[in-house]
Amino acid sequence: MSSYQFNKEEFKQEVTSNVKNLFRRTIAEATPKQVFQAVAYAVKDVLIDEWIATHKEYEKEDAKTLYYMSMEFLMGRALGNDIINIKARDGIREALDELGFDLNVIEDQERDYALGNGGLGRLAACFLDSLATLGYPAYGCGIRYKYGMFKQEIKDGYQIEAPDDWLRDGNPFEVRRDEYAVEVKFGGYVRTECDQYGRNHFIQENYQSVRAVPYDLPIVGYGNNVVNTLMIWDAEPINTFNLESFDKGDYQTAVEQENLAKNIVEVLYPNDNHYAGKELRLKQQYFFISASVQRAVNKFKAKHDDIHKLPEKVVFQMNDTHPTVAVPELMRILLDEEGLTWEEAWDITTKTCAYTNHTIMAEALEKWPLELFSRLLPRIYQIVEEINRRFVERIRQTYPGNEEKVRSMAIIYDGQVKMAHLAIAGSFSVNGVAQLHTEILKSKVLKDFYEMDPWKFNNKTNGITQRRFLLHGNELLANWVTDKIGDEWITDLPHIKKLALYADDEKCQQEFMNIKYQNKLRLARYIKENNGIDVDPRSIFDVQVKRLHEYKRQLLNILHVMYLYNQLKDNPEMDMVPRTFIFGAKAAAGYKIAKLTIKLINSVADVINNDKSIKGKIKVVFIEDYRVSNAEWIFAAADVSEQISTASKEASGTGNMKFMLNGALTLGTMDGANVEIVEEVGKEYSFIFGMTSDEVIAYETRGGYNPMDIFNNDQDIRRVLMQLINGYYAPNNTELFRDLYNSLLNTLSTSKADTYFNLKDFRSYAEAQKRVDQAYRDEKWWAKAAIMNVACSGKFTSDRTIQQYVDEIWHLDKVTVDMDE
Ligand code: 26V
Repeated sequence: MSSYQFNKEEFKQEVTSNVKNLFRRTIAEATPKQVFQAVAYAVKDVLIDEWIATHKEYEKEDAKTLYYMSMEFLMGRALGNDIINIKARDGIREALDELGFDLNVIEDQERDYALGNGGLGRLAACFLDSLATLGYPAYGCGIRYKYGMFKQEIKDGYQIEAPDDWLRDGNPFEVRRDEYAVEVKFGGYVRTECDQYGRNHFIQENYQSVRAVPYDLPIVGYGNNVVNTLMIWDAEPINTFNLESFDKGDYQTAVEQENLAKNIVEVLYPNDNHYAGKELRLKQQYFFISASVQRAVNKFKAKHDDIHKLPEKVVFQMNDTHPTVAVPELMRILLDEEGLTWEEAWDITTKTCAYTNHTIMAEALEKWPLELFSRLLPRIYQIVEEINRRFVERIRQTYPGNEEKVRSMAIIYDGQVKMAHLAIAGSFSVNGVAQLHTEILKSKVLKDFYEMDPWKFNNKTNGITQRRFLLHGNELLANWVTDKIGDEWITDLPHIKKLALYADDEKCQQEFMNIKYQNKLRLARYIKENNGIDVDPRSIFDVQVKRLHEYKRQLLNILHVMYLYNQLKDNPEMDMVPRTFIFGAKAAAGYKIAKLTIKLINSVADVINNDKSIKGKIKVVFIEDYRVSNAEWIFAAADVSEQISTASKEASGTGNMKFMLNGALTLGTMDGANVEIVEEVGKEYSFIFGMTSDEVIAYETRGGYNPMDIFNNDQDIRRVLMQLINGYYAPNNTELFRDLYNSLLNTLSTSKADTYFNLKDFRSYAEAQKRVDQAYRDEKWWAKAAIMNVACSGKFTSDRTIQQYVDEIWHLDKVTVDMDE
C-alpha cells in the first residue's frame, strides 16, 4: 500500500497561493491565523483525494457500514492530528519553517471543535480515529451546533460562561453536502386512512418541518489512506420545500418554521450526567436521528432492492440513550414508507440497533413526559406505544402474575417514556464501558432486563487513541518510545510492553524523567501565561482534570489540600515534597454546588499561593477553560493522576487512561476502568484507597451513613470543615461555603448528608497521599513506576475497544485503500 508522498516545494507554493487567494496578502504579510487557514486548505487538498478513494472502495466492496449515532463528538483540533495521520508532520514543519512560521504556533490558531461535554463525547472522537485507522467503514452522525461547549472564564474565582462561536472564521475542513438534505417533521397530528386492501396508512398533518443539511468532516486514518466521515447536521428553514405557506398568507407558520430551524442546532446542552427534560433537547435528538436514519436507509436502497437485508449492511450504535428515537424512527420508515408488517419491521430494527450505557447515575436517566413526547412526535409516539404494548405482553408471559416486573421494566410508565428501556427493548446488544460497570448494570441497575435477555448484555471496556494522546500531545515521549522499541506502538499499542525492559535501566530512567521535566516546563509556561501563577517544575504535578461533579469528588481533593496546609501551618518545617495541585473542570451552568466547588478551589489557591511562610511547598492551580487541546499538554506533564470518584459511580473514566499512557501514577479508588488499570500495571505501581463499590452499594441500601460521627471524632477533619464556615477562605463572607459544608454534614433537611462518602474516604485518601509523598523521594523507584505505567497501557487503546465492537457486535469487514490504482 503506497501512502501519500509529501512534496515540500509544492506544499509551500500551495500555502503561499492560498494566502494570496483567501486574503490578498503575500506570505510575508500573513498573520498566523491566515497561515493556519491556508495550511488547512492545502492539507484538505490532500485529504480529499483519499476521502474520495475511500468511499469508492466502500462502494465497490458493498461494505457493511457502521453509523455511530451520538449527540456529542468532542474532537478537539484537527490540523495537528491530520498531518500526523497522513505522515506529513515533519515535512510540513520544515516547509513552514522555511516560510518563516512555527508549526506549533500555527496549530495553536485552530479552535477546538467542542461539540461535546466530556467523557462520552471524547470517547466518540477516539472511536472515529480508531475506526479510520483500522480501516472500517463508518460514519459518525451528530449535530453541527452553532455554539459548542461554553468557554470558561474565571473571574474573582467564579466560573463565567462565554459562548463558543467556533464557526466564526469558518471551518476549512468541512464540506457542505446539500445534495443529501432531508426533511424532518415535528408536531401536528396523525390521520389514519384505510386503503382498498384494508390496510392502514398513517399520515402526519399540520406539522412543522425543517430541512436537515449534512456537513462532512474528514476522519483521517493513520498512514493507510483511509478517510472516513463525521456527518454533522445543520437545520435550515424548509421554505424551499413548501412555498405555499406564504401564498396562503400563512405567515405565522413560515416564521415558526424559521425559528424552529434556527433554534434546533443553536447550542449544545452543557449538562453532563443530568437530565433536565427540555423540549428543545428532544427536538435535537429527533432532528439528527431522523436525518441520519433516512440517509442510511436511502444509501442502502440505492444499491439494494430487499429492505429485509438492511441488517446485513447497516448497523446503528447508539451512544447512550440520547439517540434512542432511532428505534421508533426506523420502525416508522419500515412500516409507513416501506410498507412492511410490524413483525418484519421489528425483526429488522432489532437486528440493526445496539445501545451503549455510559452511566448509572439516576439523575442522568432520560424519561420524557408523555404529553411532551406525543405532542412533538405524534407518529413516533404511536409506534412507541405499540412497542411498549408488545413488550409488556412479553413480560407478562415470561413472569405470569408478577406485576412488579411490569412496573420496573415497562417502556411507558408513570406518564413517561423511559428511554433506556426503549433502547434495551429495541437493541440486539447492550453494553457497559468497563468490567465493573457492566457487572453493576447486570446485577443492579438493569438486573430485570439482564435476567430476561442475558444474551444481549456485554462489556466493552473503553479506550483512547494513542495517536492524539501520545504521538501528538507528547512528542518528546513518543520519540523516546520509538527510539527504544520502534514505532509499532502507534498502530498496535500492546507493543509498548517492550518498554518494561528499560524500566530498571538508570540511564533510561533519567531520560524518561528528563522528558517529564520538559513537559512540566511547558505546562508551567502555559500556567504562567494563562493564570499568572509561578509553579515549580520540580514539584510533584498532582492533577485532577475532568467535568466537575459531586461524584468525581474534586471536593475531597481540595479538602485534603486544606488539611495539608493546616499541617504545614502548625509545623512549617514539616518534611514534604513540594506539590502543585492542578485542577481543570467545567461545571454545568446551573449546577450550584459544582460552581461553588470551583470558587472554593480558587479561594484556597489564593490563600495558599500567597502565603510566603510555607515556602512554596504547596501550590494550587485552577486551569481555566479545560478542553481537549490543553488537556494534551496537561496529561504529558502529570506525575499523579487523581481518579477519586466514589466507587461504583464512574462508569469507566478515560482520562485515567490518558494519564497512564503519559507516565502518571494513578491515585484512585477501585472504580470504573481504574480496576483494570491496576490489574494491568499492578497495585505496587498505583496508589489505591477508599471504599469498594460493594461497600458503597451496601451503605446505600441501608440509607447512607452518618458523617457526624466522623466530624465529632476526627479533629483534623473537623478543623477543615469549620474552615468552610468561619471565613478562613472567605474573610468577607463567612456564609460563602455554607452549602458545601451542608452537603457534607446537614442532617436537618430531607437531603442526605455526604452521599458521595467524602468524609468516609478522607483518612484513607490522606494516607494514600502520604504514600505518594514518600514514594516520590525515591527517584529511581518513581521513574520505574512511571515507565511501567506507560509499558502496561497497551490494553487501553481504543483500537482494541473498536476491534471488540467489530468482532462481537458490528461484524464489519476491513477495507484497504490503495492510492496507486
Ligand atoms: C448525559 C446527559 C443527560 C441529559 C442531559 C445532557 C446529557 C449530556 C451528557 C450525558 C452523558 C452522561 C454520561 C457520560 O458522559 N458518561 C461518561 O462516559 C464516559 C465514556 O464512556 C465514561 O468514561 C465516564 O465514566 C462516564 O461518566
